[in-house]
Amino acid sequence: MPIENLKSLSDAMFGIIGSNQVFLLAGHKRPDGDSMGAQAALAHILRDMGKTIVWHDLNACPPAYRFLPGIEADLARAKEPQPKPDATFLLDCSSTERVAPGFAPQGPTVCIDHHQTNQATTDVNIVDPAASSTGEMLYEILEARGLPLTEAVATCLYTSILTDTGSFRYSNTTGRVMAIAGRLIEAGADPAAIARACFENREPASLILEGAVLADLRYECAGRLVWSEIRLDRLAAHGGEASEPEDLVSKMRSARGVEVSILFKETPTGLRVSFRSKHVVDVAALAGRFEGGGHARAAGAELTGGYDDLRRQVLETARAFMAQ
Ligand SMILES: [Mn+2]
Repeated sequence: MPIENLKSLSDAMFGIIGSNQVFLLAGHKRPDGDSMGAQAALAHILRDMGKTIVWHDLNACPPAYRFLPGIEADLARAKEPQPKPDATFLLDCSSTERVAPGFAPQGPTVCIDHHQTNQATTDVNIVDPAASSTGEMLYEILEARGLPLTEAVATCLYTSILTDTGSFRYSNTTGRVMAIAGRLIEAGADPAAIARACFENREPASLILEGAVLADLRYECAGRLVWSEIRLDRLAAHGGEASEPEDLVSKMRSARGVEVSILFKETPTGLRVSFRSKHVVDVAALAGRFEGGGHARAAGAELTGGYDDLRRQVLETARAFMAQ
């Protein structure tokens, strides 16, 4: 792990753990496999140390990740009155503004994240843009600390790494990542069961929506840029939010010759846009033009205003990026 001061950061993190009892867990809004996996893993780690967990927004957990050990029980528990947290963990999240609404950090706050656009101003900020996932970072912290790797923690961390490496296909798939995945499997993570839960448990209507989005692909810039969109009426016609295909924008990048794919999702207040690039274009910088962020190959932004006007602005900026 390239974090030189990992030991002192980890000491500071465990200092906060040692001197507090109730921990608030938060990640970025619209959580993905890494965000959920890392939070669920940390929930087990803290509980195994006798601590209490309060999730900021567990109801936002997508159905695909409810198989993670402990999530269903915590969803049931979240309906009851919650104790007041006295410290906070922010995972896989580059700033407190990217957390779902209503987030109010309590007490000392620790951020563990791998986004290159991280701007967190927490008390302890552990950031490694070279890490494949927040799950990988948690593994390194556990190992350096000599903490046990339970089957539940291994399952959560494997899910983080599997999803954030695009099933071990992206450039963040290092030898170290594969070695860690091997250790997680030895500790009880079941790769086939986790892959089935993450990727083969979709809403049936979601595939029909995906077909409609793919039938509408528009290629530009001599086939190097491709984009499509999910308008609100189309989403409603195919089962609503629960059907929104996860990471369809990555599939859109798969055509030969495509460098950048863009998927626009209309929202009641404007749009969300997801960017992917295959090899060259830094889409985190592109998303940064719209106050978004992410990674060089995967980024996004959320904009407020008229849909058509926003879409036009984003496409114009993207075309200019392609010309650089
Ligand atoms: Mn991540």
